[in-house]
This record gives sequence, C-alpha cells and structure tokens, in this order.
Amino acid sequence: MMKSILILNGPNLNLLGQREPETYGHTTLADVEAMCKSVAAGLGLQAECAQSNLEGELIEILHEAGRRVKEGELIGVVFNPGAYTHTSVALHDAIAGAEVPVVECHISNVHKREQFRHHSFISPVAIGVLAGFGVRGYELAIRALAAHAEDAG
Ligand code: CA2
Repeated sequence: MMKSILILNGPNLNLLGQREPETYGHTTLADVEAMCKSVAAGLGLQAECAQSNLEGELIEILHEAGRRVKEGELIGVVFNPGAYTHTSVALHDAIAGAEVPVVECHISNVHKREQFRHHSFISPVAIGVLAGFGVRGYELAIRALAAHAEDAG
C-alpha cells in the first residue's frame, strides 16, 4: 500500500497568489498542491491536501492524521498553520496529543518580519521548521518528512 502525507494549510492560505504577492508570491494554493502531489509521487508517496480557516477544523484534521499514522497509512503532516502559528495553544496541544509527526512550513521568513511572527506555538511540537523559501518550502518540507520517516523506520 502506498503511504500518504498530508499537506495542511491554515487560515488565509486559500488567498495565496491572489493578494500580497510581494510577501507570498504569485503561485496559487492549487498550484502548490499540484506541486506537492508531484514531489510526493517522485518519493513513492501520495500527497493529500487540505486547507481550513477554522482552528477547530484544523484540530480535528490533526487528530484524524494521528490515528492514520498509528494505522501506518500516513507518515505525517507538512503544516503551514498561518497566523495560528503565533496564537494557538490548541493546535500545539492537538499535535502533541495526537502524536502526529509535523514539519512546520512557512512561505515567508517569519523571523525577518514583525516581532509578533517570531514566536511559534507549533515549533516545540514539530520535528523541524522551514521558513523563508517561498512555496518551494513545501517541497523541502515533504523531502524532510520523508527522510525523517525513513530514519524512524
Ligand atoms: O509565511 C507563512 O507561510 C505564514 O504562515 C503565512 C501566514 C502568516 O500569518 C504567518 O505569519 C506566516 C499568513 C497566510 C496568509 O496568506 C496570504 C496569502 C495571500 C494573501 C493574503 C494572505
């Protein structure tokens, strides 16, 4: 059975490519998802993609992902939590509680932006963090997650 990875995007990332191109580029979320599917396929993985603007829905998706990791169907999640990165103890607790492997991924380099973007509630429960490589970061995060799963066996 081909294993899956989940590409999960949080609030406002549905607007990608439509506004603020100087910060987030011209690529749309649909383009990013297609690129993720093709990168994953090259690694023998299936990429599933989800986006939600709702914190509770992201929590439920992470719980389900944790169950599927335990079943051996899913290797983990590439997660761009959007602005919830900087606010959400609930998403932190969901990742820890579901014991789901997460690579945190940001399009922009949050550390060269406003101070309020410098803290992440997600990083302490992530395998690792990628930021500042534009939408190419999703590809790098998929490769990082796949490599981590290989190492973990
Ligand atoms: O750099 C990233 O990927 C962020 O996670 C994006 C979030 C931001 O709040 C984080 O600090 C960093 C914002 C996502 C909103 O994306 C938009 C895209 C196009 C137009 C407007 C917003």
